[in-house]
Amino acid sequence: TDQPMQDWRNYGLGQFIHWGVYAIPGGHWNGKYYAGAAEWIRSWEGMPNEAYDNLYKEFNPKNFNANAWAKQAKELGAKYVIITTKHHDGFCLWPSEYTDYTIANTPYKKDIIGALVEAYDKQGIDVYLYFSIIDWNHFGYKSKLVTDKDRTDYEVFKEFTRNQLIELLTRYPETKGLWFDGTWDAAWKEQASYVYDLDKELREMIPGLIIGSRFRPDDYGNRHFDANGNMMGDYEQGWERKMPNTIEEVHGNDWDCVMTIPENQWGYHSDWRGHVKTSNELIEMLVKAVALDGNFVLNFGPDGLGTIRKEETKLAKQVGEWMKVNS
Ligand code: JFZ
Repeated sequence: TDQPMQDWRNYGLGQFIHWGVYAIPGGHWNGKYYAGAAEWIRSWEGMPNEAYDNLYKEFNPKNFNANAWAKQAKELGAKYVIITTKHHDGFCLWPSEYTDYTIANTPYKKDIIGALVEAYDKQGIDVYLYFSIIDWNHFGYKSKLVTDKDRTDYEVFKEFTRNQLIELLTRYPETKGLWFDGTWDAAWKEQASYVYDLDKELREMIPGLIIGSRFRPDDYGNRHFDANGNMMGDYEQGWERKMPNTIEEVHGNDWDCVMTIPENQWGYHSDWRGHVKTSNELIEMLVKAVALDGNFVLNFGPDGLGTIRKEETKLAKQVGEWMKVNS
């Protein structure tokens, strides 16, 4: 029997957390507004890479309270949480021994992933780790393998990636699953066979570990099926800020939908523009996801001090009230 996936199917509602040093600039640099997703600000020409790569020296989230976050998630009615351990910028919220670019070298110093895993576990909320295959901070990471040197460097990066994943599952054996991101990256696609080996190795570390389809190389925004039409991964991870409308569209597969509250912001952006979803809209999406046999994952982007913004807190309360009555 596949008990972990049975549990997964019963979640319904999950919480996503995007948190990292991008929360410090909060979508601005030098007084200028960045219209892209706040967690992508390093890629903006309006902000020098060097400035971004030094932000961690200021990362000191004095308001961070893992237990308070977990309690809020419980009140929201979330049955699982997906936490960014490392986004595309490469900054690690755990004290990885494979790079210096981690929480250990910030003024805050303490292991944030460890604190969150413990707090959510205590609330009975299953923990999933988000991990980006893209790492702008590692010399070996290349989006394209053009020269022999690129290939050699990329071998180092693959080993680094493997070490970090093994490290995460070793440090946090409570982990229920992995939510990968960045596999649309062209270089990663070239390494498909390696990815499959890693998959087996990781599953052996935690029996029943759930791995979403995006672990497999894919085309950005496309769905993840092999040549025979079989889904790759334990569930389909392709629904990002969009939802299927009919059961036909999900082909009888398990799937999750990850959703932002504002239009395109995952990490903290101090200036949300455009439409901000209402609790009614979010509840409607949740109901639709569950009706179509999927899970709905609502994103939170805490600020640089570790505070969950009031708009998110309010919505969490409203959805939580509904969950209490109807779930
Ligand atoms: C990725 C990240 O780049 C983004 O910052 C955020 O973390 C989000 C959850 O994931 O963005 C994506 C990934 C996949 C698609 C679109 C945006 N997709 O498959 O359409």
